[in-house]
Amino acid sequence: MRQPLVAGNWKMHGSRESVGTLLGALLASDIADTVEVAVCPTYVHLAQALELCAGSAIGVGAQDCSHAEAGAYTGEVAATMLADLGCDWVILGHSERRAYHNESDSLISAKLAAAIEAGLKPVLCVGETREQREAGEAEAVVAAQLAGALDGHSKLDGLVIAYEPVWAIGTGLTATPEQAQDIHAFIRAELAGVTGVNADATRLLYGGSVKPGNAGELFAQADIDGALVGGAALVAEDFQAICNAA
Ligand code: G2H
Repeated sequence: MRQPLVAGNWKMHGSRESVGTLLGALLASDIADTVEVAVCPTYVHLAQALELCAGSAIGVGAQDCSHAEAGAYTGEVAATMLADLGCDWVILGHSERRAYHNESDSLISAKLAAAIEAGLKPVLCVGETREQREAGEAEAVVAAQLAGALDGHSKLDGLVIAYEPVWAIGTGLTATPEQAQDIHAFIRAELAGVTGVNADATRLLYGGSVKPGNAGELFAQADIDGALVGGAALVAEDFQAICNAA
């Protein structure tokens, strides 16, 4: 059995005040202990989130890390620094980083290696654009992203994959449960061919406009093991409801 996981990707939102308020509400809320929960604030809010979540069941992660261990990389943060701070998780290869920062599969692969080496649990994001889906290329795109990021690694236990169709991110559009299930099943089949991955034990999250109103039907699908939640993760009662639907 795969334990459901719901992770909040807070993207570039928040202030010390709002982080305190949001985490205060989440920590006081009733979230079932059957679901694993994580929040991923900006780098500058990580220490505050870690302090507030210490001793609780809510894990904390970053939204990215550097591929490098240390050195002259202005503005970057090393995976070892995140681990040293106490982070559990790191999101890698989010489509916004692929689109706005030109992240390639080979760079994401190097970040994955750094994260694993540092002891962080990676959430690797994959997903196709609307044009690619309409051209019938969704599976080929996702397969290439998986191979590009995962090939050549030997220690991939605990890896989490988030399937986030780019056309459904922050748009209010959501893949139908059937569309999402089809590609999740495809991803699991692809993972079965990757050295170092136990495909049946790997948690596959869906991401893209997940809300309390659609979470239940997504989580009811056989190969959807939770969600990476953006906008709705910034509203405590919505995030709690999504967690409790998992
Ligand atoms: C997809 C998701 C979280 P949202 O990026 O990673 O964001 O739920 O706002 O579509």
